[in-house]
Amino acid sequence: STRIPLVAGNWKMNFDHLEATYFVQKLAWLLRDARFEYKRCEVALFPAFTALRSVQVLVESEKLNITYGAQSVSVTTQGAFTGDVSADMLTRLGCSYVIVGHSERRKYHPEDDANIVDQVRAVLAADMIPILCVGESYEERRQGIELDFAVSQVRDVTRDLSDEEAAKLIIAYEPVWAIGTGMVATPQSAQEAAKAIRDDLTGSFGAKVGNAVRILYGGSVTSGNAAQLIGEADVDGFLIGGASLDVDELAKIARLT
Ligand code: G2H
Repeated sequence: STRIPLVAGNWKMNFDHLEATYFVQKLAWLLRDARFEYKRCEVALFPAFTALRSVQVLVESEKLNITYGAQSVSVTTQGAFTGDVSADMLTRLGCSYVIVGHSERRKYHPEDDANIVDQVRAVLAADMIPILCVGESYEERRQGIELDFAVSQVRDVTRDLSDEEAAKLIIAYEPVWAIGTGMVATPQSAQEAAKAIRDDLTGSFGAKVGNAVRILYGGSVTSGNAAQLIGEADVDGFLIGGASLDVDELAKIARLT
């Protein structure tokens, strides 16, 4: 396919701005190192809000081949919303992406489908790309309805998007039982889910959109399982939590992707 693989490091609530600076400097050095034949994939980092400015300054001043984004966003544009950060504020920090609807946000914050739809719209309106997270819990997997579940999560959020908007999306398939547990999905089941999601997007928006959308796998990705997963036709990269906190490990995954 012509889709450029994406290795996305979701730092979650880790690393202050100084740790982030140190990490990015070392990552840039590792990715330039000839031993790492890094050329094919794109590497994106998702720091906490407090570290975004430091990452921006470093990436811009050193002209690093690294993109970045935020882990969530407000659905409103400005005003009396204490504690929120708007999409425009993120665009001005050079963010390319925003993670939307991560299972931890769905769990610890009141993020339902309606709110997630509004976040997707806010991100697109601010010229960034949403990385929409979906995935079944253990219960749905046990019942054997995991594919329908993930597909309908995507459908519920994308229902009212135009073809042009849908083509910009990135989907992260993250089975909840695989998140931070060390239990990674098999390459076959990651592929099965990615293909089911792509086929459904093709059904809703046409083949051009279905072919364009990058679908990532997330959940306990490491340098030990990345190569096999990326071998699958519809897996276009990774959303990586735990392993993205180790710079050598993240560089290794980038080399394999
Ligand atoms: C899923 C993933 C990153 P981890 O949350 O989004 O985390 O790689 O630690 O399972």
